[in-house]
Amino acid sequence: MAPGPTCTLSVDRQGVATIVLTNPPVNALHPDVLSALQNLLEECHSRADVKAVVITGSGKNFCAGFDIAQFAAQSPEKVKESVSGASQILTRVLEEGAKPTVAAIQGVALGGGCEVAAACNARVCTPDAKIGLPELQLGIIPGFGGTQRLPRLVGLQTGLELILTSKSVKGAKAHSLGLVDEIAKTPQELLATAKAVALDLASGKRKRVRTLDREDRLEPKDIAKMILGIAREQTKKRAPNVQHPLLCIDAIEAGVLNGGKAGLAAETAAFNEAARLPAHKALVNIFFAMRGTKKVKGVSDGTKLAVPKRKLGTVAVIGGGLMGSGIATASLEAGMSVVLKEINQKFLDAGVSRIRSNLTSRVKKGKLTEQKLEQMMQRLKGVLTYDRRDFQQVDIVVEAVIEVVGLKQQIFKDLEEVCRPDCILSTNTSTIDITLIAQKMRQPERIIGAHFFSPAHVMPLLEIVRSSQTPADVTRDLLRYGSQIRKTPVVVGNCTGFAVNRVFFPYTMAAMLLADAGVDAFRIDRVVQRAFGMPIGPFRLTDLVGGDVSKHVGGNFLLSFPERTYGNPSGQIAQLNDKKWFGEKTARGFYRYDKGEKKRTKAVKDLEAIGPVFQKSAQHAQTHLGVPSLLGVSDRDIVEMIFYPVVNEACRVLAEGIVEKPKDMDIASVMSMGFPAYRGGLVHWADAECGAAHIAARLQTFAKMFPQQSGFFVPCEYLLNCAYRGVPLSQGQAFYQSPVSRL
Ligand code: 3H9
Repeated sequence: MAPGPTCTLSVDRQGVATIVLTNPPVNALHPDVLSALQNLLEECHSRADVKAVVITGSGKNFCAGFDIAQFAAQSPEKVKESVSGASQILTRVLEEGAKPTVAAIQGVALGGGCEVAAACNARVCTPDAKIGLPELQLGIIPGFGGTQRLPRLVGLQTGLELILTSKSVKGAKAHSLGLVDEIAKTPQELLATAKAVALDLASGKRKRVRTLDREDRLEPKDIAKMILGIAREQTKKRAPNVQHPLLCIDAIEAGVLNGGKAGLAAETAAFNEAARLPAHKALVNIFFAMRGTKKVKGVSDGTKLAVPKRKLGTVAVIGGGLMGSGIATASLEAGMSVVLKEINQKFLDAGVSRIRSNLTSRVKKGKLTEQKLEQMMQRLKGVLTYDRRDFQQVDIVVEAVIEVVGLKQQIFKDLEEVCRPDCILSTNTSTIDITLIAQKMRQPERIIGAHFFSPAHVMPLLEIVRSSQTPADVTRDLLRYGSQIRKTPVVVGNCTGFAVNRVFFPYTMAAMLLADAGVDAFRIDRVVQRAFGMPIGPFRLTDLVGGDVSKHVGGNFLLSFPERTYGNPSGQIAQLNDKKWFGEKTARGFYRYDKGEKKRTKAVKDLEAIGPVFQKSAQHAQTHLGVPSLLGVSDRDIVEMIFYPVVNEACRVLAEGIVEKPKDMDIASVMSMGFPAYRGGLVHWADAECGAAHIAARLQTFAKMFPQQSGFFVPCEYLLNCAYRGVPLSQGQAFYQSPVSRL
């Protein structure tokens, strides 16, 4: 049996003790690891045969920080108790103890791992080690001295930047910044190099440095104050709805102005305050939910499948349009070979040039070299026919042509003829039932959905759409493809709009209803974007997608869910479409996108000139549309009227088993629509900030206000069930018979 979280100690003949942090796979600082570390360090400091101590991690990593599972499992008070005083203890036993300490860093040294290393008297790392303080991504601040020691090692400006962006740095960069003292030439030489440094410290050949006392890397106080002021302003702009980054800056400032020890106390207080805020639980939820999407029951949860894992070296992308070229780009970047199929040379050339341009933008951002770009383009082959010689090499196909059922059916019939029987055949449809697309195939069960979001090489989510017929090994290997091309894959069931588009279809409809009832569209965008935290509001989104496309998608939903689709024929989108103001692509929509002008502007005057539906009059709402006027609604009402219908649809998706677990819905909402991560995802937000009973009651009120227009306000059975039983939405699936197989 593997040992529990601990540390081990050995002492060599030269008197160097090695303490190994042991908690696989990433040696997270479980409280047991921390107490073992303290005990062993105290032993080393008191042993006559120990001259110096090297601390390293077991396996491939040094340490990925405090054990995040503790945050998920315990209340902030309990966590506080279990780490209480740890920061001071680490200072005493690592930095100020009788024997000098050296961190030997391989793999990652993140969060508390980086802080343990920073508290040592010196640091040695491998060239590919990754070091940083990503705590802000978890809604907390570094709590083991990181806010004090990092700026003292690399300077305030750089330290602030690293902490506030959660970025990590690799070996050579860490060395040039002053974060590490030596780089071992090879991983095999790490321990020997660290031991040599430890002996030099013990003999006095190398000066023993206590980082907390250092002032030499910090900027003079007046400049430091200016840097901190700028950081505060930028942070307020970048993250206006969360407090923990500002708490972090406060702690850093306390140390810069009053010394490291005072800063350490300020850090502990700020850490405890941040840990109590809702953003912390929300972001920890995201951390585990993101890793949980890959663990699918009976597929990738450790279940042994008869079919071995496929080789995933070559992908064929059918269609070189926006989506197809994005998918091809992501696959090339992941080291795969790509066969790009188009119907004529002109389209093929356009697709290839789109791929080159996607990669070129990576070069411009410094993420790729010209040489690598050319190597990737060598792995791309454009074809105009389904030649067996090309398609027999292919391990996975992603079809990405326009949403025409007949065309897709023919493509899969052709593919079945030319691809190997083990080749995965997937479609990137965004709405069409995948079993319909498979209708002309001899083996319709081979088809699976691979729904990307535009731009496909940038957006992080991949919806994997399976039917009840999909073999588990195909789902498993598509999950592997998703991870390979650096997407977060979420497995979903087959229905109109799958999980993401279906859940968010009331988002725009509710906004349109509000606007038709007299609420200013630009106010709605402002509330949804600035106060709630979405990347863009529903009207800007409609302009981006195109009013014509929105109407088409709305039509699909109307067919599938007629009782809850709002499509007022005299409403705002309809009237803009009549004028062919389809949004950004026609330079006119809710906003104006005039050429030569850098900024988009609100098309207030243009809209008012169209007619009464844009004039926000209470009388118009009542007499022409027959809806009550919403002129007096509060910002909170706007949030509830737009997002509660979204939660309501998510409840239906959970009840039908379209997603296997509520956390998958959280991730899907954050990674596709940009639902704020600091709210923890859609279901987490609904449970943590609203509650099923409140949501159900508010929806009932809205449904009474608009009995004709909007079935989407009527609370569904799942929501009511949770409300009556007092059960969180995240646990409501337990009341449903077969939550994972709708088909
Ligand atoms: C902190 O340190 C606070 C302190 O300042 C003060 C405290 C008072 N804890 O991501 P992967 C698990 S806060 C527990 O799939 P990769 C992870 O859940 C911490 N578990 O692999 C997964 O488990 P499973 C600050 C952790 O190779 C497994 O390890 N540190 C932790 O793609 C493999 O992870 C961070 O924010 C943890 N700290 O990436 C670093 N870390 O197999 C967070 C990982 O059961 N971690 N696990 O699903 C990471 O960024 C990535 O996990 C890492 C590996 C880069 C390390």
